[in-house]
Amino acid sequence: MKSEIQISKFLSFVLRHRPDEIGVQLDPAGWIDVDELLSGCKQHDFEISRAQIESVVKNSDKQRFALSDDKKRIRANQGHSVPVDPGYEPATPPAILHHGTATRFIDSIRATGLSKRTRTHVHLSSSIDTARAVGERHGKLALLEVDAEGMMRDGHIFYLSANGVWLTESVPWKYIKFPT
Ligand code: HQG
Repeated sequence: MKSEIQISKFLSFVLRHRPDEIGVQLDPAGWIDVDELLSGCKQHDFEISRAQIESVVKNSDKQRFALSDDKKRIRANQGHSVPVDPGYEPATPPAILHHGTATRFIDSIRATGLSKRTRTHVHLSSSIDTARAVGERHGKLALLEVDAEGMMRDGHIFYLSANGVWLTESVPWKYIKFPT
């Protein structure tokens, strides 16, 4: 029996990065029919049930996924590397946002700012704890503070995903406070 963490990781992989890996396609807003997803999973040796998907969506600690109102479709709320447009609305962030990364990236970030790398946006958090956990996944933690207020003032656009992650195109180095 697969754990919810295993299923969540698999769904993140398929719905954010590699739908082709199980032979399915996302629509332009990132949605896929749950039935199609289930049959793709089954054909690729990862058989799960609709009830398991619904339970993972409900219990996801970061609310990573959304079901459509009729529960027929599912998508990831953020984190994509495939080019989808979930219809993020511009929003005003708190004055300071946080980004957790690894110390080995700092020289490069000092030189070029934060870039989106493989994803569609740079991911920022209003919570230091979340930023810390994200950074620790990459190695020795470096916590960066982003002057979101200054960026807004200078015309940068921020979006808030359905699960509360702040997204933007890039963060030039002058808005970043590095750890001393
Ligand atoms: C770094 C989690 C060198 C960046 C979280 C990061 C998030 C640079 C890494 C979501 C750089 C990319 C995303 C530059 C950025 N030079 N390194 N110029 N600019 N980087 O995984 O933000 O738990 O693509 O600092 O909650 O770590 O998966 O992004 O270390 O929302 O649901 O390049 O993942 O959500 O790494 O994480 P990632 P991220 P989940």
